Amino acid sequence: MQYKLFMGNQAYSSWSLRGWLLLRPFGFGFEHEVVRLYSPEWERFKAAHFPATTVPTLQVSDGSGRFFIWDSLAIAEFLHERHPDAGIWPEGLQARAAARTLCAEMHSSFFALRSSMPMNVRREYESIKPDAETRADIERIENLWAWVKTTGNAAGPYLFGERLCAADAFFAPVASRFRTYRVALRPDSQRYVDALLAHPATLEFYAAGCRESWIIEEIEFDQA
Ligand SMILES: N[C@@H](CCC(=O)N[C@@H](CS)C(=O)NCC(=O)O)C(=O)O
Repeated sequence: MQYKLFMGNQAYSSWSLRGWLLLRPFGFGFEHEVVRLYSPEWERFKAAHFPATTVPTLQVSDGSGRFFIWDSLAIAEFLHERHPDAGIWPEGLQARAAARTLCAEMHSSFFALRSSMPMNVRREYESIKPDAETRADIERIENLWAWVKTTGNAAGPYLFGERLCAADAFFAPVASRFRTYRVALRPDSQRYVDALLAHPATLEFYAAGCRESWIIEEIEFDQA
């Protein structure tokens, strides 16, 4: 089977960073293509890859045809099913349940943080401070990260030990936001953010995002 990952602008697309980190660190061979969000090219992508309407979308092909997985949680589960020893989910039933729940909460929550502090790998802002709802999201995320470390899972820079897993992939865009908006964090949270942003696959994504010249003005707060 061959994989092709479709992503949005790497400067801005938080979900695409999740998709990238579900593949790149695990050594799966895959092609990738960046589709410029909300451009004519984006409309052509959706028309040609129905029913996908969002990125990341993973195209899976073999001799007999191709299909699409257009949701990051579904991509994680598909990759785990096909590559059960790759480490997409951590070792141990309880750790896997925790990791899956963390991903699900990330997938369905934190709307204040997501809307008021959009990902932008090219920028760092001094002046944008979290409002009360965003602060509550940040507090919850830090509490979750601290809780994982009390559950007896393996020690290491990532949530479940020495190796990055899907739960870390899901929180990497949060780490990126925390850096962009210079969010003051507890020391352990800051160490985790630094580890996520120093992962070679994250650095590769950032470098590609920094090379892009496409601008979405609504996300460039002081340039809009
Ligand atoms: N549930 C999806 C969400 C993906 C998503 O919303 N991606 C954004 C890019 S960051 C997107 O494709 N937006 C385009 C649109 O909503 O038209 C996932 O888990 O992957």
